[in-house]
Amino acid sequence: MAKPKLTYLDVKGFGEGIRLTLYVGKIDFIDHRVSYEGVKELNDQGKLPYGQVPILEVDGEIFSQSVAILRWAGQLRCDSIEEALTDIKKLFPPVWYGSILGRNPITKGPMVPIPEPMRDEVLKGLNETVLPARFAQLERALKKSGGPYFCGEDMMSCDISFYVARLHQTLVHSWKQRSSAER
Ligand SMILES: N[C@@H](CCC(=O)N[C@@H](CS)C(=O)NCC(=O)O)C(=O)O
Repeated sequence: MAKPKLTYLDVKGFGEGIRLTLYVGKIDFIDHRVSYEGVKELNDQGKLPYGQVPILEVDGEIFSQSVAILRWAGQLRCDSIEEALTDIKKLFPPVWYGSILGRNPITKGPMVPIPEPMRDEVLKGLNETVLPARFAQLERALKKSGGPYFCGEDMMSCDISFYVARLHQTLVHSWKQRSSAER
């Protein structure tokens, strides 16, 4: 098998868990990092099946969807934790992009921008209610496993995904400080 090639942004976003899992698993791969402009170019070239990154190329075939790729890199036992984290991750893009529907898949502009006054309400709801409740569910699952990791004694991809989701939680806190150009 040729070296797998992971294409993703140079940020700790949805693709970060895959990168870390591949590094931790000592799997030799090409860590191809692109800009948002690069994402648009790949999309215009028809190389992104769902218009977004990460994508993984294995033996000439392109695969997308971060959790599917993570499963390939990690372990099926982690599925339920990964899916619970997917529910949490769905909450982040409107905050990152300042728009309800993220970036327009064709033009790449923001879709349905969130008006400034509503942003405080969204942040408060996320930080004070939704995220604490969601992470508490995962902490219960961790306790139930006997630890120190979600699947017991060995660190798996879901543990790394959990760490990355916590990083994203801190990004949500700094949302207000970021300019719209960065989103
Ligand atoms: N469900 C997809 C979502 C991928 C996604 O949201 N990718 C973002 C970066 S984290 C992206 O490509 N943003 C740029 C764009 O939409 O143009 C997955 O998990 O892979």
